[in-house]
Amino acid sequence: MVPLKRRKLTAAQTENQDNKVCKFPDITVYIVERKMGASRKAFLTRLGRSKGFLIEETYSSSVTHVVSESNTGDEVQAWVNNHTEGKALTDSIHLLDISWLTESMAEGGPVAVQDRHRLKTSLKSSEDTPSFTVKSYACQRRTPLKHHNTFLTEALEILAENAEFGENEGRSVAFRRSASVLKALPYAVRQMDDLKNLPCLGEHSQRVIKEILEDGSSREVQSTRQSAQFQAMKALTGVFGVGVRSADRWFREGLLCPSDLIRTGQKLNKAQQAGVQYYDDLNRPVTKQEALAISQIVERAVNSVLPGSIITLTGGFRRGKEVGHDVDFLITHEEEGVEEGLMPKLVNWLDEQGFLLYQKTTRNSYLESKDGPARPPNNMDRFERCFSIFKLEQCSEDSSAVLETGSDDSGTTDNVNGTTRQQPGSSWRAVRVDLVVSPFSQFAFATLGWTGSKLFERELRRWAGQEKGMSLSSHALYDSKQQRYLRANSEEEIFAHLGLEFIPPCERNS
Ligand code: 8GT
Ligand code: MN
Repeated sequence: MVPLKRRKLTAAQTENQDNKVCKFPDITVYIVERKMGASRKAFLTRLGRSKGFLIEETYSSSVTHVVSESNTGDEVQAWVNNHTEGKALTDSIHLLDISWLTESMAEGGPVAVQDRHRLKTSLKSSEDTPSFTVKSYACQRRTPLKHHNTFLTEALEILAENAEFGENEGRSVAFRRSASVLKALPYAVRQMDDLKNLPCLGEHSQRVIKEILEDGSSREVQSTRQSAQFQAMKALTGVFGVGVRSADRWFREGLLCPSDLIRTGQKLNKAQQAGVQYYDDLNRPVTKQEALAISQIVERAVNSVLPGSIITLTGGFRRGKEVGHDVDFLITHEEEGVEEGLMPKLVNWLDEQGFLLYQKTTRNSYLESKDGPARPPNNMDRFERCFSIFKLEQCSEDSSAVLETGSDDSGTTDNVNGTTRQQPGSSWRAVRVDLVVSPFSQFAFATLGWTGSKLFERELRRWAGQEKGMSLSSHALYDSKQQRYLRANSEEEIFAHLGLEFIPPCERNS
């Protein structure tokens, strides 16, 4: 998440520099010159960009909103077909009247597309109807864990990660969205022709894919992967408690890895100290077996402090992943209100039993919030939440796994590189655990929000805002038209409110 200050800055740079840096990375606008004329198009383009909209000069499949003036829907559709050799999936892009853009600019951000903005069409979008279609929002698609295009998606995700390190959110989302489309394909992409009719593939992603298909790898991806900056940012943001900002500052000061933080005596907060101390363990994937072992501990703890509570394993494990970087739990109780005060008791219990190596609890803030329609900035929500590091005893099988991966000799505390490492053969490991407590009335929204994937969540919120004029968070769904919150007791009901087919958790791996 780019903080507001920085975002304003980058948005202001938009016009002169990379116009992919924008305030609304979810939207790519193309303005049709036909009937409007070049000078008005240039004027609207400048104005739109100055307001932070991403407006493309040339038409590509990354365009989401085609805007025109005094054209009929059929004329615009014919124009799009002409410029894409009939291959555009016009079902997945908005063909809009200029009023949508002018209203959006006046509002200072994209307004929800309404019927009056839409151009009516009667033509078919493409002559050769594709044998299947890929919908443009990730939340409209089923994305299984295992797919056919890993060699392409991994490459695109490296570029996405690198864009995150550079705090270029728009670029990062564009790469993640391209990767997500490839994950949803029922076939392996072998040639560029296989990408016909697919939404969300921007020019840059296509260039990378083309190079990989032709040469086996992409120079840009390779050089990114090997760059000192990327490696340092990866190592430093890999420390629990360290964000992109601090990592970047340290890298600029010449620090490359966690041990450099210790060596140069950097001031670290409590979380970061724990992050450095348990660095190796926390960067070793958590297995499903370990997640289940932690579930049992959490269940025992919760049931002894508030019997009858409901505990859900969320995050990647709920989506069927075999490994994760942490274990996420959502806790509630059918009797609304009794969950208040649960977290401190739970944390106490865990601490007393020696399960916690580190914990930081943040109180809920949904009660005092005056922010209106449940849309906190970023994806941070307002639940009472405990970021923790568990001490998990390992069975002998697991300790031998530690023995195999541990590359050091012996001793009890290994201070190689200045980080305390869990020793080979040690009987326990550190595991990141997130505990979240939700009131029962918000439980369905919290479950949906905490299941992920991150892109799936982002796309759900984009769908709600753009297509439905609604605002979705991990707490609630607000309908702007009806000016009221919509209730839901299950994820299925939320999908129904949003006019979406229900996608089960195991197919939300966008
Ligand atoms: P993992 O296997 O790497 O742990 O992958 P994950 O389980 O999918 O990701 P995560 O970082 O553990 O986050 C789990 C889900 O919780 C994500 O989909 C994220 O969008 C969602 N989430 C919320 N609220 C918040 C929040 O305040 N902070 C974070 N980090 N995630 C949140 O709904
Ligand atoms: Mn997780």
